[in-house]
Amino acid sequence: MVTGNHSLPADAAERTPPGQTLTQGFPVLHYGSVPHYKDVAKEWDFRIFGLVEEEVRLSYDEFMALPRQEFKNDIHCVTTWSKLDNVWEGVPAAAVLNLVKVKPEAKYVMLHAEHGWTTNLPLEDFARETSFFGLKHNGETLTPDHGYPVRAVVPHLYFWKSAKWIRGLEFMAKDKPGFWERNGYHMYGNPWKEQRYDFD
Ligand SMILES: Nc1nc2c(c(=O)[nH]1)N[C@H]1C(S)=C(S)[C@@H](COP(=O)(O)O)O[C@H]1N2
Ligand SMILES: [Mo]
Repeated sequence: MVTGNHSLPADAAERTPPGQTLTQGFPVLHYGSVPHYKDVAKEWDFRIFGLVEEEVRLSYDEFMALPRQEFKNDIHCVTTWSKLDNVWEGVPAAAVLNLVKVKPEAKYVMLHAEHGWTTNLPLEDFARETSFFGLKHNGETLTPDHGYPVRAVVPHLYFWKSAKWIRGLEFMAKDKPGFWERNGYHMYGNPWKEQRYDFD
């Protein structure tokens, strides 16, 4: 559903998945508390592990030195809000995937965030050109609420797959439910098919 608003793009309706309503704001949604860092360069690191030839640990400075590019996308939250035309600065998923030799049996990834929060998705979805590690949104460094210092962004799936405060990437042979998926959310979460909950 799209309610009348002249600041919307002409193709807003066809870009809005079924059952979604557009918002101009940027709602904050998560389980648990927002992490705050006193010295982010010392407290934050990024681990790549699971089915890889050799695990990699990136320091904050090493992660920040990875190549960045601009991304533009629409995001769709399972709680029915969508937000069009987000502009991000981020590290393409491929730039991180290329840092390891992934074993051939790896077919899924688990995104690991602060406080043990997780979400799962197929490796081929995470490896898409549209998936990335977001650092800035609409020109501003991510706020703590929206995932500072780094969040995943996988815009073709419902936004709960876009882990805020991401700290690691685990390669797996089989699909395994993450935090919301264990609590009834869909294992895949395609917004165009309304894969909201596991019984959908
Ligand atoms: N670490 C973490 N990431 C998370 C969540 C969470 O609870 N913890 N919630 C997800 C959900 S359900 C949504 S809709 C989006 C919301 O992102 P936003 O608060 O930036 O809008 O973050 C996702 N990423
Ligand atoms: Mo969500």
